[in-house]
Amino acid sequence: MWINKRALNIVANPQYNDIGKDARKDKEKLMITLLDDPISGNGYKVRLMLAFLNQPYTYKIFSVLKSETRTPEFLKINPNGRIPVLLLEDGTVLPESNAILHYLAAGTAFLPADRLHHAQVLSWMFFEQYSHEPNIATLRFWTHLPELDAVQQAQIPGKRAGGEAALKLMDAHLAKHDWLVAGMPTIADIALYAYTHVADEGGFDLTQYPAVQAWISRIEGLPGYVPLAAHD
Ligand SMILES: N[C@@H](CCC(=O)N[C@@H](CS)C(=O)NCC(=O)O)C(=O)O
Repeated sequence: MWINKRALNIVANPQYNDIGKDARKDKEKLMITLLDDPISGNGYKVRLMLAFLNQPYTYKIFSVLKSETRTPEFLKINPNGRIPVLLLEDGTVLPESNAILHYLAAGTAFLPADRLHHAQVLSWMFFEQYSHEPNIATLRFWTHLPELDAVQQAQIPGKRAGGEAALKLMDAHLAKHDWLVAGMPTIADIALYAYTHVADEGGFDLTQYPAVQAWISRIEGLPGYVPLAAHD
C-alpha cells in the first residue's frame, strides 16, 4: 500500500450536506484538504506534489463519473464544478491543479526562485493546459465513458494529432535535457508527468518517444514518488 499513513487522512464517500461541517473539522485540525477523484490526473499532480513534500493532508473523494462535482453543494465550493480543489487550513478554496502546485511548491526547490526559470516553469505549465491535457487527458478520459457522442467522435482525430504533437515537442526537449527546466525536477515536470505517463491509456504509443520514457523513469525514481493508481 502506497499511502503514507502519517501524511494522509482519507475521508471517502462524503455526505455532501456535511461538507461545511467537515471543512470546519479540518480547520480545527489545521490541515489542508484535497477534494479529488483518484482517477484524475489533474488531482494526481497535487497528490504527487504532496507526497514529494511529505505534507500531511485530508483527502475527500468526489466521483467525476457520478457527477459528484456538479451537485449544488460542491458548486458552492467550486462554481467551476471540477476537482482538484485544495482547501487551505483557514477554509480558503484554491481550484486549478497548476495553481495548487504553485501554492504548494512556493519556497521549495520544486519552484525555482530565479525569475527566468520561474517563467520557464510557467511556459511548460501553460503548454500543459492548452496543448497537452485537452488532447491526451481527454482521450484517456473518454475511454472511461460507456459511449461517445457524435461531437466527441468527430474530435478524436484532432485530439490524437494534438497529443502526438505535444509528445513530440516534449521528446525533442527531453532528448537534450534531463528535466524540463533548470536541470532539476520542478512542478513543470510534475504537471506534465501526470497525463504523459498514462498517455498509452488514451491510445498513444510512448515507445515512439524514448526521451519522454527516460524522463518518466527519472521522475518515478525520485524520493517520495507515489503512483497514480493509488487509491483502491
Ligand atoms: N484546468 C483544471 C481542469 C480540472 C478538470 O478538468 N477536472 C476534471 C477531472 S480531471 C473534473 O473535475 N471533471 C468533472 C466535470 O467536469 O464535471 C485543472 O487543471 O485543475
